[in-house]
Amino acid sequence: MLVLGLDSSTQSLTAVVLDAAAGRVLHQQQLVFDRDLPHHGTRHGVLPHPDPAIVHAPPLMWVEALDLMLARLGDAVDLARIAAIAGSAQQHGSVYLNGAFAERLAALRPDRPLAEQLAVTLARPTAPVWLDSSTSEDCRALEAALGGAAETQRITGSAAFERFTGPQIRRFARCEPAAWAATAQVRLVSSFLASILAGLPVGTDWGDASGTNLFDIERRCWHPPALQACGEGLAERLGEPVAPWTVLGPIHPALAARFGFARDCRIVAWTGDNPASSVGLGLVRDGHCALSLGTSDVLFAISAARPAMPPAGHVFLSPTGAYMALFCFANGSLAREAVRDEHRLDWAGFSAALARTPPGNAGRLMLPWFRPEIVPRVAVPGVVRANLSPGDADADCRAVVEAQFISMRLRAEAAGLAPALLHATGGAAQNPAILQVAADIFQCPVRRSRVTNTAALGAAIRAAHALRPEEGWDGLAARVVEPLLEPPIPPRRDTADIYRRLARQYAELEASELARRGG
Ligand code: XUL
Repeated sequence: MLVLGLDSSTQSLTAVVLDAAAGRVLHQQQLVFDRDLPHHGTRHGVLPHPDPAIVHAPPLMWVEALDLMLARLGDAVDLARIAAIAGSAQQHGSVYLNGAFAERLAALRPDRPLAEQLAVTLARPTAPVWLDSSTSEDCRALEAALGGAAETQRITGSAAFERFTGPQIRRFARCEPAAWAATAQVRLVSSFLASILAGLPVGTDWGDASGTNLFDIERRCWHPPALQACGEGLAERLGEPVAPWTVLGPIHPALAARFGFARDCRIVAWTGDNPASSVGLGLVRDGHCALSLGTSDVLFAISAARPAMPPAGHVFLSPTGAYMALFCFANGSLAREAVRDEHRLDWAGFSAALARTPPGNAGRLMLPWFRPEIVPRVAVPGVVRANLSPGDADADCRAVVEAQFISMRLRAEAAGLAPALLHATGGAAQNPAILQVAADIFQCPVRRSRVTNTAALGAAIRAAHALRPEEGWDGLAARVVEPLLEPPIPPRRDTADIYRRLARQYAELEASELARRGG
C-alpha cells in the first residue's frame, strides 16, 4: 500500500511517498516557496511588512505549491497507486473564505490551475501565520471573557497567545468588519488544504484545533464562550472539529483526473506540523520527547495523562489521541541564519566555529531575540549580548545555539520534563555540531531521523494508520520510523556542571532584561 504525506510548513511544501507495507520511503520532494514561487514576493515564506508584529502569507501560494507538487510527484511516482493522502501544516495560521468557497470547490475543473480557480473564494487576500504577534489586545479580551489566563489555559490547553487562531480571528473581525461579514468560512492552513483535496470544506482536526484557544481539549469540541468572544457566528464559520484519524472521503474527482490519482484514493484529516512530526519521529509512548529545529524551535513531549504546564507552555492533542506538552520559540532557524549571515559564514563555517569554542562559551551569553519571541514573551525584538563582542564570530555562533537550548532546558525544567532521550528533527537537526550542543545542555542522548521532514513522514504514517488501524501506532513506529533513526549522539558528561551554571546565568540575564524592558 502506497501512501502520501504532505507538509506545508512556513517556508516550504514537502512530500513523502511511503510504501507502508514494506516500511520504506520511496520518494521525497520539496518546494521552497521563495525560490520556486517567487512571484508571491515572500521572504522565508512570509510577506515582508514594516511592522515586525504583522506576519502574513498568501494562501494562494500554498494552493499553487500543492498544485505544482502533485504535478511533479506524478512525474516521479505512479500516483494511481496511492491509497491515501494525509497532511500537516504550520499551526495556527488562518484562511478566510467567502460564500463561494464550497461551491467553487465542488465545481473545480481538472484542466485549470487550482489557485486560479480558487482566487475568487478568498475573503481576505492574506493569512496571518504563527509568527504574527499583533493580537495582544485580543488575547487579553479573550482571557477576560473566559475568567483569566489560568482558566483559559485549563479549558483550551493554553493561555491566550498572539499567534493562536482565536485572537487572530478576533482582531480581523474587529479591524476589518466588512471583510469579516463577507467571511463564510475560516479554516486553519491544515484544514484549508485538506478541503481542497477532499473537494468540500472539512473541519479542523483536534491537534490543530488545540492551537486556536477556541477548543475545549477535554471535551474535544469548540468552547462556545471562546467562540463568542472572538467573532459572531464563529461556530458555523469554523465547522465541526474532527478526530485526527478521520477519513474525510475520496479525493476530489477533478484532482484525481488532473494528477492521475485513483478515484478511491482516500483523504485523511490534516493536522499541525508538530503533532504530525511526533508520529514521524515515533513518539507514540508516554514520556517520548523531541526537539524540532525548523523555522520555529519546538520542544514537545507525549503524555498519556494531561501534563501540568507553566503559563508559557501548551497542551495539544497528538494524532494518536494522547496529549502533547509543547513550548514554541519564534527565534529558531531565522536567528541561527541571522548570526551565520552576519559573519558571512556557511553552515560548515558555523559548525567549525562551534568546534573551536568551548562548551559554556567561557560565560559569553546571548538573548537571541532577533524577532519578537513567544517564550518568553518579547514584543519588541532586540539581541542582548553579555561578555560577548558582536565581532567575535566564533563565540557568537556558539552563543546563539547555547541560548536556544538553554532557554528550552529552563522551560522543560519548569514543566517537570526530564528527557532520557531526545528525538530531533528539522533543518538544523541535520547538523551534528548543533545536536551535540543540545545533547550536552540536556545531558541526554539525541537521535535524529534520516528523513529531514518528519512532519511529512508523520503525515504519510497517519494516512497508513487511518486505512489500517489494526497495526497500531507501536507497530508502525517500529517498522517505519525506527530503521530511519540514526545512532544517538551521547552527551559529554563533563559539560554537565558548566551548563548547570550557564543555565543559572542565562535565567538571571533573561529576568533582568525582561524587568528592564517592563520598567
Ligand atoms: C507551534 C508553532 C510553530 C508552527 C511552525 O505552536 O507555532 O511550531 O507550527 O510551523
